Amino acid sequence: MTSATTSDRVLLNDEQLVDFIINGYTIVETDLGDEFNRGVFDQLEALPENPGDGILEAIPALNDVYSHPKVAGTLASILGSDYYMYQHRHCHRNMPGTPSQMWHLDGGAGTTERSPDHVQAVLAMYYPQDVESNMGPTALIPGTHLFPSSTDRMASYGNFKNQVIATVNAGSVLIVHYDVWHAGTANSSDNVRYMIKFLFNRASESTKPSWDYDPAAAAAQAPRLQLGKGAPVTRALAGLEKNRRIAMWNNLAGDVDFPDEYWDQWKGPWPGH
Ligand SMILES: O=C(O)CCC(=O)C(=O)O
Repeated sequence: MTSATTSDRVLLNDEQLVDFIINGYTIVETDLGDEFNRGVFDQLEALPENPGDGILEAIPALNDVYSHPKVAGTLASILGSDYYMYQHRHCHRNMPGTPSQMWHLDGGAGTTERSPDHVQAVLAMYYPQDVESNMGPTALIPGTHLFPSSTDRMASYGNFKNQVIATVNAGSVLIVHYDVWHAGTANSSDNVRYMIKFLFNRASESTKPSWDYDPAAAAAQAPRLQLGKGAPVTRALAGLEKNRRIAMWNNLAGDVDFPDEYWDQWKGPWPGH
C-alpha cells in the first residue's frame, strides 16, 4: 500500500495554492496506473449493494488513492498537515440514463458553517475510469466557494458561462472546497460512471503555511490573487471576492501576512488602445 508520510507528500507550490484559492478546486492526476484503476472498477462492479460509509472496508485499495503522495500533499497544503479523513463517504454509481443533479452544496462534514474566507473541509472525488463528457462528469462553478449560497436557491439555476465540466483521466482525484457549487451531470453514454467521494477536514488552525511556501514566489502571485478571474460575479462583487481571497490566504498562512505591495492597477493603456 502506498503511504504518504509527511515527508513524501508532494505539496502545492504558491502558484497552485493561489489557483485553489481563486477557483476552489484542483484536479490531481495520480500515477496509480491502469491495472490499479481497473482493479478498483472491477471491485465496484462486483459489489452486491452500496456499502455507504463502508466503501473503504469493502475496497481497501481506496486507501492507496487517498494516501497517494500527490493527493495527501494537496490535502495537507490546503487543510494543514494534521488534516483527517471524515467518517462519511459515498460511492456514486451512475448508470447509463442517470439524469443531471441540481447545483448544490453538500450538508454534513462535521460543520454546518459555510466559510467564504476559510478552508474547513474539502470533497475528494476519485474516478477509476476515464470520464468523457457524455458519461456524467462532475460539474462545478469555479470561485463559488467565496459566495456560498443555499441549495434551495440553487434549485432553479441553470447553466453558467464559466462552469467546468470535469472530464478526467482514470485515476484522477478532484479536490473541491466544500462550498463550491457542484452537480453530477447526465450520463447519456452506454457506460457506468463511478465516482468515490471522500471528505477531509481541517483539524487545527494554521500557524504557518503548510504548502511549499516561498516568499518571492508568493509575492509574484499577489496580483493574480487580487485581480485574477474567478467566480462569475459582477464587477460590483469584485472587491468582496478579492477581500475574501486575501482573508483565505491569511487564514491558510497563519502568522505569515499576505505579501501585499501597493501597485497602481489603473495605470496603463486607455481602454480600446
Ligand atoms: O456525481 C457527481 O459527479 C457529483 C455528486 C455530488 O454532487 C455529490 O456527491 O455531492
